[in-house]
Amino acid sequence: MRALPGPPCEGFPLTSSSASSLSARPHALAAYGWDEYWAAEFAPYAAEGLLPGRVVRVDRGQCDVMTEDGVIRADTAFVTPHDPLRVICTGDWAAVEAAGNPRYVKAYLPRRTAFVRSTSSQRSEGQILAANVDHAVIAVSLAGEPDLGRIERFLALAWESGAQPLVVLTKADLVPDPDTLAYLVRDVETTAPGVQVLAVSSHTGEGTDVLAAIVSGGTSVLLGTSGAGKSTLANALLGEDVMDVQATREVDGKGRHTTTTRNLLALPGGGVLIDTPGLRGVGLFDAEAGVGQVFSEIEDHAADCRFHDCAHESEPGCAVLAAVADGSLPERRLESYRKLLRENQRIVAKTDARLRAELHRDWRLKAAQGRANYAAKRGGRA
Ligand SMILES: Nc1nc2c(ncn2[C@@H]2O[C@H](COP(=O)(O)OP(=O)(O)OP(=O)(O)O)[C@@H](O)[C@H]2O)c(=O)[nH]1
Ligand SMILES: [Mg+2]
Ligand SMILES: [Zn+2]
Repeated sequence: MRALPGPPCEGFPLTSSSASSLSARPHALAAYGWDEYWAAEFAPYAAEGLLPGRVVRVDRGQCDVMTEDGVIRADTAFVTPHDPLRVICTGDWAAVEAAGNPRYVKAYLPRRTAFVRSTSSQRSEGQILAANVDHAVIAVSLAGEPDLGRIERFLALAWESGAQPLVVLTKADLVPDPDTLAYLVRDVETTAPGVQVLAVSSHTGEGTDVLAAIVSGGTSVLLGTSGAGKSTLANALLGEDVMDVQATREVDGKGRHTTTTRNLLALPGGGVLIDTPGLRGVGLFDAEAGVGQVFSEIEDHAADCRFHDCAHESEPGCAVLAAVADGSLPERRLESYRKLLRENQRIVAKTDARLRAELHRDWRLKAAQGRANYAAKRGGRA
């Protein structure tokens, strides 16, 4: 099997001869998601005298790493390779030098999951937005009518990342009529099979307790357009004003971005939250499986088409077109599905084939292997 994207410093000498004295120690990092799995993965680096830590912020050649000794500012020269998907990212587990000025991050552990989009530049390159995320929280403001197409796009990337998506409709206080609110939630639910849709208000506190319970386990990332209310929600979940919020703004999604770096925060009720800068657009990046999951009801219908290779255009016996005809499948959904599949094919065709082959990982598969290896090792010791 091909190498999966992981620590880019293969040249760094590793020995596994010495005992991993650190593996029992770093419980100070438990609030940041450190567990036996990561301890086992980190053992060879611990043997080299490197410190484990979680990247809480990356900023121009440097990053802040939360270690058991507190936050260390470290240089990222060793973990900033040419391939943007291998650049160290908020949420990564880093191996940091124990001393030195500057201190260097020498490696990071293979990611369990990674949220990737393609950048809007002509060269379709992938960009990692967050690593090792369990819940991808897509924040959509109720200040305007929710853009269903954009939600579907975020969801495709979220499914593809290996994280469980969740849609949070923010600023619910701006929709005081309960019937209208229920209608909006249902409308978004039809675009998000298998995904929980939750209306919340950081101002009134509505729904935030349910969200707090969901994000109290694992690592969650807040994603969405600028002004969606991500940082306000982060502050509500933290119970204090950690993230800056612009007091007033006229239109969501426009103007200056308030948050400019991705920040990882430990929540008081457990769990870890990553707040991100608003995204104007999210391009798909090799996300065919993710698209399939967003439109799972279409793929269910397609199983009943007469022809195995039905394109759902005009074929006889097409169950997808029949569903559109009888009103059970909104035509908008089918059009959106086609549009995203086409866009994904374009990106895939443009991306370097070698790179894709290498990336044609499945982070979920990787995670499953990691856990299986770990379980086997543990079983061996027991
Ligand atoms: N009415 C209402 N306004 C809110 C709510 N949450 C946030 N806002 C307002 O929405 C604006 C944007 O909030 P932010 O939290 O900065 O949005 P953001 O998504 O973090 O924006 P970026 O950092 O630019 O990506 C601010 O003026 C907030 O006061 C809410 O629950 N209700
Ligand atoms: Mg913000
Ligand atoms: Zn068909």
